[in-house]
Amino acid sequence: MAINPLIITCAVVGAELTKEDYPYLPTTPKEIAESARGAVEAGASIIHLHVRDEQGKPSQRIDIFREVTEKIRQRCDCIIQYSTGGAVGTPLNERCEPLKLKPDMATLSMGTMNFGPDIFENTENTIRTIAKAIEENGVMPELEIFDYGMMETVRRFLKKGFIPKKFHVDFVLGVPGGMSGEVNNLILLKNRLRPGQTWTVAGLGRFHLPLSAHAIAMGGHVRVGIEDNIYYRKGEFVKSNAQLVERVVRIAKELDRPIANTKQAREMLGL
Ligand code: KMH
Ligand code: ZN
Repeated sequence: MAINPLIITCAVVGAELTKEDYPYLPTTPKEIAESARGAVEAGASIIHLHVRDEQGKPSQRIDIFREVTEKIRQRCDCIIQYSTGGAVGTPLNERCEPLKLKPDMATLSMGTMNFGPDIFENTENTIRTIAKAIEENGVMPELEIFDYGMMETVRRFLKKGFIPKKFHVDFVLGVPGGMSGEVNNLILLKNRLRPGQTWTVAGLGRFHLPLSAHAIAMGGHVRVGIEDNIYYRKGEFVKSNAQLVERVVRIAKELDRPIANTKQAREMLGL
């Protein structure tokens, strides 16, 4: 098998958690940047970024994205991927705002879904508007796939030219309202990809560990991070983003997958 180094993404904070849910949540620009540094030093090459405002609330404000990006860049070399998903209910224009800073990558969620008790709205107009803003700013999209039907949307939108031809794919499995994280689901989704398409899996909560291990064995890539999972194991909080990255690095080593550094990750993703 050709060497296929493992690209580890770390989703360091997310938009849905609060300090009440998880007391160690990084929220200030400095805390987020420090947590990203720890994750990169542990082996992550992509930082999936949400930011928080002065009250710790999720925000798509461009000034905060700028500040956090600068602080991360001062501390480490990594690919920075902005969220255009924001939090559930973030208005479309706000979701697109940070793209003006031309990050390396940005997410593009491929359909509307229930998100726990809320609705994560991604209508055809939403997807096309974000896709256009991504393309206009020369950013590499990562298509976020939460459910099987979203793969069909990818096919349809590709044919119609509604989304860029070049992208990375992230299967986000285990959101209540989306596809769950059984390994069979990952295989089903992976088999729907174009040959040679790069992909990552983000397993939420209890799916974090088994999906990471399977993706490593299947030649895919892995996303970990506090956005997706606040427990290291049942009943035990994760101490840091770095702790989750370190575990994936150990598993990958045992499975003979080398870890991609940032330069290799850029090459593999065509950045
Ligand atoms: N906060 C979720 C509703 C993304 O980053 O683009 C959406 C999300 C996806 O986190
Ligand atoms: Zn996110």
